[in-house]
Amino acid sequence: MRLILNVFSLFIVSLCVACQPSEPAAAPAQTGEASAAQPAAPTAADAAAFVRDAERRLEELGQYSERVAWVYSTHITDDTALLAAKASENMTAAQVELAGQAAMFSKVEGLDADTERKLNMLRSGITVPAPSDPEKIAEQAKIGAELSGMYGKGKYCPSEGECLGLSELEAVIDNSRDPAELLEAWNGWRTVSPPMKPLYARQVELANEGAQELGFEDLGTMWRSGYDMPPSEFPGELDRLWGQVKPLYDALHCHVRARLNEEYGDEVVSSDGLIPAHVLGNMWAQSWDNIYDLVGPEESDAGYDLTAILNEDGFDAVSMVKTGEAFFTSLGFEPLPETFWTRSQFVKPRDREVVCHASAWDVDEKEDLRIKMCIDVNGEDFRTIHHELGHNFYQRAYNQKSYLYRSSANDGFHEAVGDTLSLSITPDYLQQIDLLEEVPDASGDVGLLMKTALEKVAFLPFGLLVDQWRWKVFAGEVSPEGYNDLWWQLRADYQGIGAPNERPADAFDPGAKYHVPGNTPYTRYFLAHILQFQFFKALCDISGHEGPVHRCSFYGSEEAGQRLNAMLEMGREKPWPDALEALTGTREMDATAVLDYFAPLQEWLDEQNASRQCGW
Ligand code: X8Z
Ligand code: ZN
Repeated sequence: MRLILNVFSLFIVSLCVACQPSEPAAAPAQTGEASAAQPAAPTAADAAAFVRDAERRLEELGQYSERVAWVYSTHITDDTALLAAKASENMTAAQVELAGQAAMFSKVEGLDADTERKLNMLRSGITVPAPSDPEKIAEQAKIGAELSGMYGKGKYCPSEGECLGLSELEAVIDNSRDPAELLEAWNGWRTVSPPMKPLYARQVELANEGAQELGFEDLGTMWRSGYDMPPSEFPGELDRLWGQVKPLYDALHCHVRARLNEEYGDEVVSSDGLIPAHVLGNMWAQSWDNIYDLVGPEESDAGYDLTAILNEDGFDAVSMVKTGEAFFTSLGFEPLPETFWTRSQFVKPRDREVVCHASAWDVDEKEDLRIKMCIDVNGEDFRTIHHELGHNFYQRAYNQKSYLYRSSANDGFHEAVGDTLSLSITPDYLQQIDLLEEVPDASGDVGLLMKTALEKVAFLPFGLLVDQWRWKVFAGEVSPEGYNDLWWQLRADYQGIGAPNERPADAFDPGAKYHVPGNTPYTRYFLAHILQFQFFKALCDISGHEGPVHRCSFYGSEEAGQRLNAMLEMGREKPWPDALEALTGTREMDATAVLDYFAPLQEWLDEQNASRQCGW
């Protein structure tokens, strides 16, 4: 199963009796006396047999559609789009049929715990459902493939014959300091998404209809039911975690805004309002580490530049991935299979359209692991490689489980594993693998922490708001005419970020973010940005690290590897608190580990901000 593109895949959710939705409309009647005209009421044994069959059928269909999806994402043409839509249609049809039947079987008395858990997963685990009408399933599948192709092929053409794709436009946003150039690249990429809007609106309509057939209020409720708790309680859990980290984010925002104001002047960045989205060094203003040189502490040098090191040492895409793999094998994990190296896409092909957004694949759900990336030799892609490999090693750890349990404890866990290893890319680690001669002393720590905070802390409100937007869209709280305003309202509320210029009437800025046309739920990344600090702290303790946690690397610790593996190999079999406990000893998601990690930076930021007017 692929991690990231969800057009075809199940997102697997877990059992929660309290979060059972109301009566599924698609469920056939199931009580009453057996008679010649009416089959006998199903038994617990029938339900268990149904689940076994469903797993077999989905596994077969899933492997086929994964292969088609791989070909589509790595060779986007009209033909492959059609094939991808067809495979997706078959998969969705089976999922919808099985979900309806699962709803029926879930009411049978005397079910064993596994069958009950799996029935619930079958019923609520379709990322983009459709109503059971075959025509609507086909329409939904076609829209899904079309949207993903529009993003993958998207180009901004400033003049006749001159077209720029996302990678080229990102290169400007990531590196330029010229506000006019930045603004053009920012607006340029957003010319790709307006045509997506009507398709997206129709997709929402169809998906909601599908969710309602299965007894959910809307698709948002269905998405929120994957967390071993009632879906109505999940937003409160997110608010609690956001409340823990918000003061740290606010302090970072205040400092970054002040520095950008100094750099660009009041005309571009005001000293007391929203930060315009084009000057933060990232196309979506989701992570800000590319502007470290503008906002980092003058007195505390981070001490090294990973991009420069990789280039000076002659790294290429494959050797970067090999280095990532070596981190995992140092913990005791088996090396990746030979086919990983021959079947993955590491660099952007020059001769065809592909979806460059990084993803990890497990095509046969056993050993056929792959990543699909367009790797450039820089620190950001080096970290993303670890992120993707985290998915692959998780996938392999649970590959002995039955089909529905081949997933992570909750979706945030899958996104957190590789990042946990990335947090271990410290100066000590780089010295250990001969990439850095001298480890900078502790006077550079605020710089190091700032660099990580620009990547991780800056991300937190963005990680939250993408699905806050989608949940409102799914709930019908906003019509397509209001999609874009709601997006900027949430950007302002959560991130303190604004559009750099007025948005055109047909703008559909959420569509310029991969996960919206790609239909990948996004709350997983918010959770992952909390969980990875919990995992990291636990693994550092297990490896015997002493001293400040941000200086820890658990590279080479087999004890850490064993504990990590103990969690990974559980897959989705148990509720996520069990998996969290297996690694960290706690059953709660908790941002204290984030706050502890960044405590020295928080102190420094508070000093810097003492005489500044913070907030927006
Ligand atoms: O999409 C991803 C990964 C693939 S699962 C590269 N990420 C989010 C994003 O790029 O928006 C990782 C961080 C957040
Ligand atoms: Zn990921």
